Amino acid sequence: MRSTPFTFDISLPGGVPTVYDGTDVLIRIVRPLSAMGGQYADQEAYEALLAQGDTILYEVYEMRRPQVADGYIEVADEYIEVADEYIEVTDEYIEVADEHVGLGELLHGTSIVHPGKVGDEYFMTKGHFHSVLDTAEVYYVLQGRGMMVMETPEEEWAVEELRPGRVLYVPPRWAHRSVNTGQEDLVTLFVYPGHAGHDYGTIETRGFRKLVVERDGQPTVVDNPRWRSQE
Ligand code: S6P
Ligand code: ZN
Repeated sequence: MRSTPFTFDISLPGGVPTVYDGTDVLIRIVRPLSAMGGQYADQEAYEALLAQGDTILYEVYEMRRPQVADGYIEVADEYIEVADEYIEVTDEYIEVADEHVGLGELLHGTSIVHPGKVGDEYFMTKGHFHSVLDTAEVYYVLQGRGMMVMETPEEEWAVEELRPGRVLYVPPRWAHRSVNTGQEDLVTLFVYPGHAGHDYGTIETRGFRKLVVERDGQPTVVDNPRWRSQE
């Protein structure tokens, strides 16, 4: 893995990082509608939209700093673009050689959530806790409008508005989901610890406490009727 400083640019609009010279890995993850089964409140609207095609809801470009070291990365339930094809990676982890890999490294990249709705609920990311719960994340909004929906295992919740120029600090223990409430791509730059990992299962099972839906043309935070307490 390259250990000298490097730079890259993020092209806007769009949010795609420019390819830069070097051996670091720039990975593109795409999440199609089919990867979001059970996440949207309006199941009928979800099925109807899916019947029209497996549209891409969001994309992530990530500089996987620890990946190219001899450690593990979590790739469960991700669709990775390989030679113009999307492949679903089902293994929980790629080979582990050193469990401490990533400590001190910072994963970073751009998250691009496309505009749209499933029923009255905006396109959004799956959302996750970090597997190492005590790891934080910083987001910087580059383009678009949205909301970050967050909650802790202790069932606190918070929703923060996202708009260009805004920095959001997601403290340790807070699950986070980006929601695009605007008409264009919601592009954020994110940075988080290399050993954080992702726990998607908890959210897949419980959902988030809050949903962001359109009401009278406005993004509105409402209770998730299907949210399940951990108790
Ligand atoms: C990773 C960070 C973001 C998200 C991205 C997609 O810790 O929070 O890069 O991965 O916004 O969301 P998700 O929930 O599918 O990983
Ligand atoms: Zn995260």
